Amino acid sequence: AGGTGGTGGAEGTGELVLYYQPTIELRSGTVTGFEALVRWNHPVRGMISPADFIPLAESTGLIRPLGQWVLAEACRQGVEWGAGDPDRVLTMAVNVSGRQFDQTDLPAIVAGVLADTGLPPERLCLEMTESVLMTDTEENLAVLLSLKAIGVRLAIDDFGTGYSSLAYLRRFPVDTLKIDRSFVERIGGATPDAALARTIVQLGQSLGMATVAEGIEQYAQFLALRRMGCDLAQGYYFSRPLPADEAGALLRDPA
Ligand code: G
Ligand code: G
Ligand code: MN
Ligand code: NA
Repeated sequence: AGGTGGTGGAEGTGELVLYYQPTIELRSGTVTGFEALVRWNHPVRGMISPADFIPLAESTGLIRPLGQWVLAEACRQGVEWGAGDPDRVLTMAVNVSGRQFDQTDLPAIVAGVLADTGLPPERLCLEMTESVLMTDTEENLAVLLSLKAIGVRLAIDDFGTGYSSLAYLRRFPVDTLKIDRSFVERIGGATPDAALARTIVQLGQSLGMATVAEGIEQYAQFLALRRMGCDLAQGYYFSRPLPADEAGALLRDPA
C-alpha cells in the first residue's frame, strides 16, 4: 500500500486490503464491473470486517485518509484490469462515507486520483447512502454537482432503507439505484414479495437511472430481477467479494 501520502494508519503498514465483488449485467450474464470492499487484515486478530471499523474511522475522522487510500487503490486496480481501455466496459464502484462528502475538497481529491491512475471518470462509480442526500446543504449539493461535472457516476447504496424522499432523487444528480438486499431477499424468501423491488426498478426506469440488485443468492431471484428489467446485480449467487487475484481471474476466465 501507499503512494497517496502515508497517514501512519493501517494502510501505511499494508494491513488494509481491498476485496472485489463482481457486478453482473443481468441481460448477458457478463461481469461489467466490481465493487471495492475494504478489509483490515490485523496481524493478531485476522481479517476484520468494515462493519466493525468503518464506524470508528468515521467518528475519529480517519475515514478521510482511509477513504482516499481505498479510492486510489480501487482505481489503480481498475486500470490494471483494463478499465482504462476504451473498448473495455468495466466500472469500479467505491463506497464513500457521508463524512467524506462533507469535505468540500472531495471533488479535487477524486480528480487527482483519476489523473494519477489514468482511470476514465465514467468508469468510476461513487456509492453513497441516502443519508448523504438528506444532508441537504448547499455545500453537499455543490460537492455532488462538482463530482458530476468531473464525469464520475453516483449511486445510492442500500436504496429503499433510508428516508430520502423522491424529491431528493430529482434534486441530486444520481445515476444508479442499488436495491437493498432486504427487498431481493423477499423475492425468494418464506413470504415472497416482489412488489418493492419491482417498484424500485420502475422508479429507476422512469428517472433514467440504472438499477442494481444487491444480495442475489438464488437462481429464482436472478430470474425474477432480470424479468423485471433490472440492469445489474451482485450477490453470493454470482460471487462473494474476492481478493484481487481471484477477482481478476474471474475476468479472464468467466465462470
Ligand atoms: O464487505 P462487507 O459486507 O463486510 O461491508 C460491510 C459494510 O462496510 C457495507 O455497508 C459496506 O458498504 C461498507 N464498506 C465496505 N468497504 C467500504 C469502504 O471502503 N468505505 C466505506 N465508507 N464503507 C465501506
Ligand atoms: O452496504 P453495501 O451494499 O456496500 O454492503 C455490501 C456488503 O454486502 C458486503 O459486505 C458484502 O459482503 C455483502 N454481500 C454481498 N452480496 C451478498 C449476498 O448475496 N448476501 C449477503 N447476505 N450479503 C452480501
Ligand atoms: Mn456498496
Ligand atoms: Na448496499
